[in-house]
Amino acid sequence: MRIQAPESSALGVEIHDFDPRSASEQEIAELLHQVYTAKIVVLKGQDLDSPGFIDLGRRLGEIDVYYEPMYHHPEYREIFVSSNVPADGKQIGVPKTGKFWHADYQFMPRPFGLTLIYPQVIPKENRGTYFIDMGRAYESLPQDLKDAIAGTRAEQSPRRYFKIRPSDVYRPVSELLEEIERKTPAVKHPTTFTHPVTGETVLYISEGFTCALENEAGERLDDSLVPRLLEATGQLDPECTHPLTHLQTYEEGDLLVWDNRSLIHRALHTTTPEPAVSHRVTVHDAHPFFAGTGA
Ligand code: 7UC
Ligand code: FE
Repeated sequence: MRIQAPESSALGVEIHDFDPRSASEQEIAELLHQVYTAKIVVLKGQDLDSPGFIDLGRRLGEIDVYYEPMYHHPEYREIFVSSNVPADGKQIGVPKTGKFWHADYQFMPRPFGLTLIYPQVIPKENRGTYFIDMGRAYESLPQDLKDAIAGTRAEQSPRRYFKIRPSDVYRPVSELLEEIERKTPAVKHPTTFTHPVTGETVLYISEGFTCALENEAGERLDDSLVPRLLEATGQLDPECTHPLTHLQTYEEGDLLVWDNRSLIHRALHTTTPEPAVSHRVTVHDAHPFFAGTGA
């Protein structure tokens, strides 16, 4: 395997000549080291079928199957499908997923450390993923904001971005809202945590999922705090041009592995009527998500 760092200070490295089917333990360990330090690894020139993609996930840890079956690949439930391409007139997976700032499974009690994305059909225009490194974002916060969030917790919920399923048509909205609260009640995670591998302080909030902050005594903090943090970290910029924002685009054969502790992301979906299909596998690595909390 050959590691190629970017020319600028942009996030990520490329790894060439890496074959997941024959990778040694040492190569897998090197891949993981690159994910934690560079945050995004682009494995170039990949040619895996779905079982091969799942096998790569298994080499990196324990696969977490997405909780909503609507997203599952029809043959391989380990694969989450983002697609606007029907097969035999049937919708496969879900179109236009993740079009808002978030970390995957941030609203779950036990989020996973690694996200793998393997684009299958890449439109020519406007398809990619925006990223913000929330370790760098934390560093850039003014001291008063760092002080205001020290020792606090953040409430995270998927309720605002939950996607209506075909089976929800004609259901009362109140019933659906109740179901979301029952199946995925809001969780409280530390607003900042120490990355278990790199030791960085990560600011763990997003525009998509973070609802409110509370102090150690469980008292709700001033409601202006979340929007101030979102603003300072570039998440309220509709054009995604904030200096902390990085746009990753895809070419055929790219397979991305990223650090889902450090990074938040937001999908850029094509506005043209072109087909777009992406497969995702998500993995719990060998480390607790939040150092010291056992989660
Ligand atoms: O449809 C979507 O945008 C999925 C999103 C609500 N969840 C992705 C995740 O893994 O947290
Ligand atoms: Fe996502």
